[in-house]
Amino acid sequence: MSLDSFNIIESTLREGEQFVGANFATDDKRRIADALDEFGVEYIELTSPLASPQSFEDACTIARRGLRAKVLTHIRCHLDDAQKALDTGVQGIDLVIGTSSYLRDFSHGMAMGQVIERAVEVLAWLRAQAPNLELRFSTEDSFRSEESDLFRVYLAVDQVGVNRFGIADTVGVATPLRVYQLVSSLRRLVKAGIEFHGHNDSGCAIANAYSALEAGATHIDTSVLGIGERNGITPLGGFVARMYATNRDLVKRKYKLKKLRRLEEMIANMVGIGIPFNNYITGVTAFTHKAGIHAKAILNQPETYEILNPRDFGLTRYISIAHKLTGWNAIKDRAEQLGLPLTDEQIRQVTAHVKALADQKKIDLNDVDELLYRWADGTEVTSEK
Ligand code: HCA
Ligand code: CU
Repeated sequence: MSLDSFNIIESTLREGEQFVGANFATDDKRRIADALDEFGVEYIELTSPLASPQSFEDACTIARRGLRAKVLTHIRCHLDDAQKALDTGVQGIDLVIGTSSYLRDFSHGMAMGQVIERAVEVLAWLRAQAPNLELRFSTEDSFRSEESDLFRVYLAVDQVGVNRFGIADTVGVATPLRVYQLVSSLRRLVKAGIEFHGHNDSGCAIANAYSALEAGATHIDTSVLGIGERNGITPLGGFVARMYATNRDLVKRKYKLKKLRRLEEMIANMVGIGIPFNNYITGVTAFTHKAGIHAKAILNQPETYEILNPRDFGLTRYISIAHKLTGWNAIKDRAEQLGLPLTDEQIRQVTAHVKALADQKKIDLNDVDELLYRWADGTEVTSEK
């Protein structure tokens, strides 16, 4: 079952380098690779060694770093690229070639027959050079390619013996159902692993990755905070949240979840962005509860409104009480935090005052606390006499 045995191919150092704000120096790359390795991802994918001389050097450095994660690089289907990738000493190579008519007409200019010939030629050469190398073959823009073309090339490549096939939603057009259908069809045809790489242009990247696993995919590409071309790909944190919601024990065993926030902060700083308020797990509001009805249930049993336990991620929940939707259970909890011995009747009075005040202006916790203290020391009761 793929949902119980999936692998993350972490591509912050490849797809993530294609994010407009990214310009990782060698030392940044070392820090990112180490942090990803500590987090526990199974694979780390690196930019093509042909991108620049330093990219080649950095790939060699990270490949030799003795990480627990397998180190991969990513290349086009060219013999020159393949040779250079081998020279880096990585444990696996991800090859990609465009199969949609857009890419055939406006990018590499090859017809489908040539695409197949080229893929087989390069993969067979690599296989002969390095029989133990992990080889992956992927079709760029899979969801705007003809399905018959995809299967022709996959079957031809399968003869060479690749470890994994890649399905790439390059433009973020796919939906969970389409991903499910395509991955299922490929699952029936080949024994090798299946990797899904999904862009997030229309907001489906996490759902699509999940759907791929449900259909039998074995590997999912992510990047920290989802950084990549345009608005990026499946974010590591969001994918982890999704998988945790399905199989908490497995995800807690596989990954050091408490390291997620630091990892995201490091990447956010390096590429000059903030962490969105509504980010999965680490956004400032991810564990904030507001409505009185929610607050009451959360205080009794957090799982009533939480599928993720913030403590597993080294975080805490926050119950917002200074507003007109507040409830007396939350106000009572605050009084207890402050050590104020108020009766339930008094708490109800304070709650009514909080609501009345919030109808007039935006209030904060200090306003609530002030009311609670007034009731506790009797000033309010006196003034009412
Ligand atoms: C890109 C290519 C790619 C490759 C994915 C893969 C894509 O945009 O540079 O190798 O499977 O999205 O198609 O990232
Ligand atoms: Cu991509």
